Amino acid sequence: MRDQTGFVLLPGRLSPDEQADLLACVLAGARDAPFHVQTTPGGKPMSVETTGLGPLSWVSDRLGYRYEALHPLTGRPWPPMPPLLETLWAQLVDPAVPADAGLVNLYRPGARMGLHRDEDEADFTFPVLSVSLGDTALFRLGGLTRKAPTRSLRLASGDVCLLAGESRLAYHGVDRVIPGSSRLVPGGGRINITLRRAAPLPPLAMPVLSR
Ligand code: MD3
Ligand code: FE
Repeated sequence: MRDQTGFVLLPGRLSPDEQADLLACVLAGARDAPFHVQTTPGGKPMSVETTGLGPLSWVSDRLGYRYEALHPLTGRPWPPMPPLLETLWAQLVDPAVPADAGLVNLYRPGARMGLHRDEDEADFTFPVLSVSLGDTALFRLGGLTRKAPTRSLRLASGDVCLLAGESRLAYHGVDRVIPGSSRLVPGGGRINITLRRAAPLPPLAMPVLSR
């Protein structure tokens, strides 16, 4: 179901088997590219732990927010994008232009994410695709300004949401995660993976007429 703002929620889009397969890929990636706590440019530690998948991932430190090709602690490239996520992006977003960034957020008990906008990508015409695994989140979706009214939604394991159109630049956050609401993630908690197109598209080649 897509609303008037371009927000699409696909409850249970991933089967239990697909959720388990994807979780295994994420945890395998995290053995090489460990989850770590990032700090905001203001120096505050975030309550979520993050890692990445694919060519680029989002990093935050005293210098600011940006996309990087290397894990900030190991200096190695991010692990490959799991095939299941490549397929999901091709089916729901664009079969011709792959996602180049996979940001993985781990919510252990008590972690949350304050209201913010995703605006560090080069091209906002590409949607953001989000996949939830593990415990259910109470997710908050607002509008284009911080003051716009917000609604609260639940994101459960296997749910996929697509932030297209106007909703792409909407304020959003995670108020809390309900402990013990799923048994998927070892040790408990929630994992969210967002797929994005972070880098600009290369310019289209134009045939030269005068040759
Ligand atoms: C609405 N992650 O990583 S995913 C983030 O559950 C982030 O970890 C949250 O916000 C999480 O930046 C929410 C759903 C989501 C992702 C991107 C959006 C909702 C969005 C972009 C625009 C509007
Ligand atoms: Fe976000």
